[in-house]
Amino acid sequence: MGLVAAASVSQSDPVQAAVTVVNTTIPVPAGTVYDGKGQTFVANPTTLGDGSQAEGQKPIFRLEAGATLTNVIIGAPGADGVHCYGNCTITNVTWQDVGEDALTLKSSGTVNITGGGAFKAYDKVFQLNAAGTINIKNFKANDIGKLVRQLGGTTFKTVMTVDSSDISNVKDSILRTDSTISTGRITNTRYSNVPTLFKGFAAGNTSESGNTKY
Ligand code: ADA
Ligand code: CA
Ligand code: CA
Repeated sequence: MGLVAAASVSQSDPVQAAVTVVNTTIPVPAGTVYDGKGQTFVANPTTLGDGSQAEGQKPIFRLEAGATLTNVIIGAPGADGVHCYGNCTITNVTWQDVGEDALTLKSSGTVNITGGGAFKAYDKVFQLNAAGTINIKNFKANDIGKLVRQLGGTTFKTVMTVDSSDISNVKDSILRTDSTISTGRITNTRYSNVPTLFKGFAAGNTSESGNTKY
């Protein structure tokens, strides 16, 4: 009976998942790792933002150069998500219901996003407000406007790559820029209900291979 009793206990009395309400932005100092250990974080809508399309909301996490965010679930409201000031590493971070946007590159650097996903983004998921590179790998996105958007009207260079991901139910495009020198690349990715993979890139600045439409 020991095994039966154990199974019964685990079904009737599940471990409660932790939900942390964030009142003030959590700083992740340069070069350090913040491991959320699978916890769910939500914004206090009064102090950070309600996750609507209103600009000027505050992030839940602010990463300084060389910081890492890992094993985090961002629930609703997501406010302005994650801000990166320079290089940042994002692993196994899931935005369950993207707020104004999910992550913003605020000053130049490389953002490496591996694993995790983003869901229910009315408009943008990843916003590039500075020159740099965003590499997205093993990521899942569903019900979004755009996966990556370089700040409208800017002419600096960004490099956007998506590999081995699954992107579905997109309103606009996967990658979008207004800059003639930015580049986009999508490889080994499954996609469904996507009007166009790339928007706004100059001829010759996009490439794709190994993708599957479903
Ligand atoms: C829009 C807006 C910018 C900036 C950006 C963001 O592109 O026009 O001023 O707020 O969103 O970072 O969310
Ligand atoms: Ca915005
Ligand atoms: Ca924003």
